[in-house]
Amino acid sequence: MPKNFMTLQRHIYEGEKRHPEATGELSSLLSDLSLAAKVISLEVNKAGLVDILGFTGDKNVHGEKVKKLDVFAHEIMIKALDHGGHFCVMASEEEEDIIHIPENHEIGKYVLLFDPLDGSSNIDVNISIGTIFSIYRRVTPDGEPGTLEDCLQPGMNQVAAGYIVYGSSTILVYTTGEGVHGFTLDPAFGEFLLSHENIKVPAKARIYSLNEGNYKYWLPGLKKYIKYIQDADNRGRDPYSSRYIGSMVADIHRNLIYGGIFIYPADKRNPSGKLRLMYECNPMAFIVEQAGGRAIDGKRRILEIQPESLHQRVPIYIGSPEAVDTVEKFLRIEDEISSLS
Ligand code: AHM
Ligand code: MG
Repeated sequence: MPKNFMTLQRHIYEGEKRHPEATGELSSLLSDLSLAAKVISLEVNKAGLVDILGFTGDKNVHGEKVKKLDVFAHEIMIKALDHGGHFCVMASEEEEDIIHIPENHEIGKYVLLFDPLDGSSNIDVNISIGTIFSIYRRVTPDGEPGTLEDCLQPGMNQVAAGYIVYGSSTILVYTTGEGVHGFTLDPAFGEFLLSHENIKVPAKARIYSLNEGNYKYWLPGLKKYIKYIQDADNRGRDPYSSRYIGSMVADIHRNLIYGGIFIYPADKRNPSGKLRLMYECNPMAFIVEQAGGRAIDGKRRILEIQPESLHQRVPIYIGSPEAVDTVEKFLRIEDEISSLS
């Protein structure tokens, strides 16, 4: 038997056992989530076969309507998770409003926010994409349907968060606030097996990831920071390598393992950046902080931002702690200079 034959289910269950007050509910809902991940993973792997197998137009061989993968993933998440009795309300990047638990289903005490398939521009070109999830305890009274108020909580209230990256293999990474653990899907068994125990992000970064095509819109502090990390100096500091996939999950996953900084900044065109606080930034910030990293919007810790709306965007600078400290200094100095002028 392989040394680390630890399934995701067993890992979650053993984590809960360390807390005598735990009800086992978190184990159960994470297990429902992993089922959704397996179904989405299977569909993502078939994506390139759509034309070959004759799934042309918008019908498949069964005469059923072919769904776009991101819509498919959104619907699978809801189907897998709305009937377990764990959640009182959900919200998805793919849907404008909150998603209610259907009548006649049990209403639970947790709240689920998710981005069903992030990195949409990479879906059709066989490049890694991912699912991101974020779980909170409800703040409104138990037994009632959940509300927007349950969803609009600061990220530091998360009780669990995770992502699934559909890459050269499918990997699920999660945290419940006790470290970050990664599981690789064994396609033969259909089980997620522990492959990355207690992930810690290297303190120093070797990689930077951002869309450099937006250079002309960047603010001066960011331009100077990027120039700084590209420059080799005489004190033995090598320039960083540039790696940008354009899928936040895959970019952050790589940086988590190798050490790096991922940036989607505020710029002259988009002062709030592009990425969504509730579905992308908060869960990734929780994971990266649990791995010993940092995540800021330029000035504030991402997890301390009080959300105002479901789909709000925030700039993000996330990754190895020393790299985030440095970019923060560059941005602060630039702010100070501009306040003097
Ligand atoms: P999406 O939610 O439409 O997929 O957009 C989010 C993605 C992130 O995964 C990625 O980091 C970013 O958009 C890339 O944006 P850009 O193409 O502007 O570099
Ligand atoms: Mg997204």
